[in-house]
Amino acid sequence: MTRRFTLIGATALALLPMGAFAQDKELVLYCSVDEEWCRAQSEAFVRETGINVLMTRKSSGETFAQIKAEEGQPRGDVWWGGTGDPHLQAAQEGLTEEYRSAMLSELQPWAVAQAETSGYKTVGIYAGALGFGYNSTMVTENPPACWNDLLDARFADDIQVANPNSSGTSYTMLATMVQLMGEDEAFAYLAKLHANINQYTKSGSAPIRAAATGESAVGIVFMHDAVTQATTGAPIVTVAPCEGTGYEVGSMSLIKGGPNPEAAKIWYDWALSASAQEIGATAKSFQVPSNGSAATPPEAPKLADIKLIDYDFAKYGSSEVRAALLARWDAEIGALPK
Ligand code: S7P
Repeated sequence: MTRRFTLIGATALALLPMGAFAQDKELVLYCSVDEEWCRAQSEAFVRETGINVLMTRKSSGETFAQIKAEEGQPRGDVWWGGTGDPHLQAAQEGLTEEYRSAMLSELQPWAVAQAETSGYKTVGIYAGALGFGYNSTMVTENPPACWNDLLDARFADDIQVANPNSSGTSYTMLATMVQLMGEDEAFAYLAKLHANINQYTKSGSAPIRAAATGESAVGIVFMHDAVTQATTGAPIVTVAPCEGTGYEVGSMSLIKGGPNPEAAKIWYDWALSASAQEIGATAKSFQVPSNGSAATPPEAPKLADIKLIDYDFAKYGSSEVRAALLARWDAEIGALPK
């Protein structure tokens, strides 16, 4: 299998002394946030430690599948970013290592809860709420405010969302609907919504990029991903659905048996620091950071103002429930004709 790593090397960058203490000179990073943030984060780590980063960016579900496929012969050291559910599944399936970072004491309770749920095999690094965004030059009347509004026939073939097998964003939507409505009602909703879906994308944030360019009227995404488009000047309005919505605890895990365990722990501790968590906003990623001393970007949707469900991370991040919901989605939604 060919792999497309981006090498972010120390040779072109100034080295600071911290790297001198690491034996590992390289780190293989599986990154599941937006590409721009993956690069900015990797470059900062190289600058601060002198450890080269081989970074590959993939969506959350895809990264989970890759780590599972590499079980016993792991190629990666750290899985950084992406929705928490597949990180919890990886923990349950023994694909990731327990690690109690000294930095845990600096984190918000929801980030520590994620660590506790997994037996310290993953940890929260940011949070963000699910919602949708619409293009205000395409939707000029009766703007959608609720999940139910997205079923309106005027949106036929004009909504995008990702495929929940590859995308953590879309799995968060699936699990959110099940928690809001009950499982059968959620699948009935998704089957109706299918009439309005023009494409199930691989990546979770692709639908809002399509809405930003006018390729599609509505994108179902994390609200912070809609804000990113709006801040770059696209005519995107961000919506927190009126019925309530789910949220993610974006997570980080050490891959069991990875080739560079020392560098992996250096990344892990560093990535939990306030200064490392403030890099996201510089790359136009507006999640809420998990380090209590990190500045929350002013652009970040205010979680306290959003009607959030009490998302059951332990249940919807378990192997049994995630696998069953994805299988049902494939059978009842993915298989529907277009
Ligand atoms: O873009 C940032 C973000 O929304 O991407 C992550 C997401 O899981 C990766 O995309 P996929 O939906 O394609 O898996 C989120 O964790 C993060 O907030």
